Amino acid sequence: MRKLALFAALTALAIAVPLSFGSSHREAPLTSIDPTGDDTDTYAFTAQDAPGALTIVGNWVPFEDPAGGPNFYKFDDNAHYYLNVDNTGDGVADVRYLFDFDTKVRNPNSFLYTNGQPVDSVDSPNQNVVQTYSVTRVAKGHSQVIARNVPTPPSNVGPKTIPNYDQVQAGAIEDLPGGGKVFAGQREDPFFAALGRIFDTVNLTGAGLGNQGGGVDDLAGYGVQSIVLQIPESDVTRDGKPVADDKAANAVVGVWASTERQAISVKGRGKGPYTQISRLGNPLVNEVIIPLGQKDRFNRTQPKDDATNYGKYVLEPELAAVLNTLFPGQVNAPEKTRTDIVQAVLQGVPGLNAFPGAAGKNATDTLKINLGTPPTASPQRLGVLAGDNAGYPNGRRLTDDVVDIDLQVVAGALKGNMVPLGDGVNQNDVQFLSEFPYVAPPKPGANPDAAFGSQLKAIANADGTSTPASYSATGGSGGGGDNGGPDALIWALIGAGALALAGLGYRATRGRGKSKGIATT
Ligand SMILES: [Ca+2]
Ligand SMILES: [Ca+2]
Ligand SMILES: [Ca+2]
Repeated sequence: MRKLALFAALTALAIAVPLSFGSSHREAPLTSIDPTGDDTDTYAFTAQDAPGALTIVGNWVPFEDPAGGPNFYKFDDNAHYYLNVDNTGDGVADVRYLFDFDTKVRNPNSFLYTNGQPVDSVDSPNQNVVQTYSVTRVAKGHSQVIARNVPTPPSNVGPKTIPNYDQVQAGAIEDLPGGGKVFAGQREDPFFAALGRIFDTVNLTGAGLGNQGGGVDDLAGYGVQSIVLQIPESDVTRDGKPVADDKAANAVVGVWASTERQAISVKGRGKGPYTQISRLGNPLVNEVIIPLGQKDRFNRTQPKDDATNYGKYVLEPELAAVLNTLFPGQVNAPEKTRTDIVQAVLQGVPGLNAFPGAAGKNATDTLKINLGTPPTASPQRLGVLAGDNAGYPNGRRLTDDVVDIDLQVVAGALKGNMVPLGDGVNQNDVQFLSEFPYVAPPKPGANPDAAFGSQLKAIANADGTSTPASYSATGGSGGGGDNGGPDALIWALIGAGALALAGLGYRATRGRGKSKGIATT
């Protein structure tokens, strides 16, 4: 039974691979020109410090450069942001949480983000731009506002404006009346991937074809707008009761995020009924599985219709054929009848995270999580593929390496074709928090540790120290310019070393891959 579950889980992973490359940053033509409506990642997990609760993280607005002033990042007042939960398995939301934002500018005659005085709390009168929000729970046709006028923290402008950002953002954590917590605001993007290489026609060779590190996290240092919601299980289960254990009939729920906008836009304002413009369940489904001509449609349609609308793209994922073409003789991914992927990603693994009974056959792109699965003390980044059943595709934790998981699943891991695919990036660039809201605070816009352009802020650790090593391989030549002296030499050496290591890693991995299969951990 355990083995069956693992196999199923692996299958799911395969599906997820094509989906999860960039997770869902700029994945469709329309959302790529509408960043505030673009959901980038969805996570659903049971937190170590919150058993008995479902924790959901929904992220929007990809590639926020923390230095992007004077109009820093926020949610769009004109959009409706949703976190959706299906507790019956039909792909129709049974419980929805609507997040509706409202921005006030205290002094419209100033261009500044503040009045020039430091901001020391989320309620500081020194802020010039303040965004608040309400949370509305919608279930069984009934809407109830469960929080209103909740403050978001300001964007992390820099230490002169906000000397103690941790303190300020902590004030934005709001307790909910029925139990649970909510937070909305800028965070460091928890998604990690060698995006540049992946979308350079899956140019994984420089990082080693395997999953042994050496890749560059191209999202490092960028921010996103996060909504983090933690609610008692009984708020989302089908019978309104807590989950007794992982065999309970109410244990599985499916989670996804979505964005809605009004149908007509006039001078920045909406008009008419709201319509869905984006949605996100499993990572990388729309990004990698759905073809370009269908991506905007995917964002408009509902999970309940996924099997009819998009089943064929999962059964014959383009990525499998692409991998076979790009890495001849090394991947050998099955290209047709990928029911393993359908089950793992869209149906859930029987005995693990599939809905009980006939509903377990429904193929819907929701992030299915068994709320009765206890969290793992030491999570494995490859989740179920590595024998850690509390990780992806049984929900998704912040630490799950969905890129590697998806690549390996698409390659056929659930069918026994173990190939050590990966992008060489194994974890986020900064540590996650052990307590709510779990996602790390954003990097500061004015960063005294950044050597050059704003994108290089990623080199600064959470503690403010500078560690440029992993970044010199990205482009190298930026070392000239205004930062001469010892730094330039160090950067050059680091760059040369990284390139040499990358080459060695590639050769070593190729050698291993030819002789035998893969190590998946
Ligand atoms: Ca339902
Ligand atoms: Ca990150
Ligand atoms: Ca990875």
